[in-house]
Amino acid sequence: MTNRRDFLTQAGAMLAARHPLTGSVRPAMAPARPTPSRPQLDWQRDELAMFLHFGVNTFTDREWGDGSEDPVIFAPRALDARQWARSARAAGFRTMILTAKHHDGFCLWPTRTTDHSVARSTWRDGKGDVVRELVDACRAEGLKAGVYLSPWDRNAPAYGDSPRYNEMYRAQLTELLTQYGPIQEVWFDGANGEGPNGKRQVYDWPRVWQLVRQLQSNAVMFSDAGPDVRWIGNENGSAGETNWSTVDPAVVPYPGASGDAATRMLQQGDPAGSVWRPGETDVSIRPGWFYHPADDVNVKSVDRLVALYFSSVGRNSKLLLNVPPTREGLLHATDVARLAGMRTTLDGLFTRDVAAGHRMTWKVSGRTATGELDLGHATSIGIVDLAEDIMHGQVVARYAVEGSDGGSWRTLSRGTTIGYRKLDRFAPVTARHIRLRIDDAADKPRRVRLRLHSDD
Ligand code: FUL
Repeated sequence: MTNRRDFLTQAGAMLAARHPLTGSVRPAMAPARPTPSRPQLDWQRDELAMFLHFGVNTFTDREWGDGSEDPVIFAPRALDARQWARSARAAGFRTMILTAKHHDGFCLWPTRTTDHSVARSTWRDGKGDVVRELVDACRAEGLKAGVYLSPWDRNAPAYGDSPRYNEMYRAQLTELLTQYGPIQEVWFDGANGEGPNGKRQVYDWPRVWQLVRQLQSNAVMFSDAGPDVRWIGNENGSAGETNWSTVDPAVVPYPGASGDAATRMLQQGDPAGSVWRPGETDVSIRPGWFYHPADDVNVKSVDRLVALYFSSVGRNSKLLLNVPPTREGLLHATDVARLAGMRTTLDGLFTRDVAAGHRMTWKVSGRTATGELDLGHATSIGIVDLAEDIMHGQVVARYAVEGSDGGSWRTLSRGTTIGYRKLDRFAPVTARHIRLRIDDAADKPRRVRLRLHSDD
């Protein structure tokens, strides 16, 4: 068995072998490197989004419904989307993404496309609309809203009758993207099954993507295959330690594509990739995606949540943390307390940048560069926070951060990609002089932003 670290090292070596980063192998007239669109840039800078899995599964204690659930079971007694939004905002989240429809096909808004929706429940006398309450709460708290609309629908009779279901799916998307104001992110899961006719549904992704572009041009679309942001390849909160925001789209051409090459592409991206498609790291605060009372004792600890921030945002990704509402329709007090704890810890860690006010020199030589700064006196350092100016793309392929007190240089941290943000955390060391070495890059390296924190 290869452990994960070995796998990543091997995968990194394979990528490097396929796409050497030295100038000699690049064509003389290399095309400009990909850069993010404005919505992709905004999406990444938000760093934290909250995922909310909520629906009939919340009431059946299941993770996947089969579509036969009676809508009357959807009966949250105290649903309060403002409570979700307040908790999210207080913890530093910028977006909330709701499962408007999960695989069971139950719609959390009163859709015209099916009876299988909140309109058939007793919640708010069948006049409720969870999507509306979500977007209203987001607006009130200054958050952005997103929707998850499962393509796999285990309730729709048309599922498996491909053209007919594709029309229904597009009609559902149209409702969600025209009735609720700006939607920041549209989340497409890759699950794909057979319909009641025994046939496998064939999704029409090009038309789906085109529809979203047409209706919400500022929204980013998430799926394994983007087109704007990609799945990071696992659900345990860990982006590749090497993580390029560029990919080769041919390797993951549609949501649900599998295999080693696809997984590697999702986890690590590709330095020679032709499109900008940064990775989103989705993980749940609980063992499951939906709320289960038995999991109240298994909510991730504050330390675990902080570690997730480092292994996602701190690896050039974005963290989409799932916090599932309870049967009451509220975020559980334990989850809310953990989120607040995460925020307090992160704020504490990043309060004081000991490099602030100390100008770093910057010398470039081909595809390498060196930056140096003098902190003025021996200073304790436990976190290195690096950033490329991704408006101009991502190029750094290997770097090291070193410290000295006037004598020889000692390595504080080293890594491969940087991108939007790279966080390295280590047992605190004391140093006065700091050197950042870019040892390899896909193009001439621009000045890298360096922050330093003590981690005490
Ligand atoms: C998966 C789904 O099958 C899970 O239920 C969950 O929604 C997760 C985020 O995506 O593919």
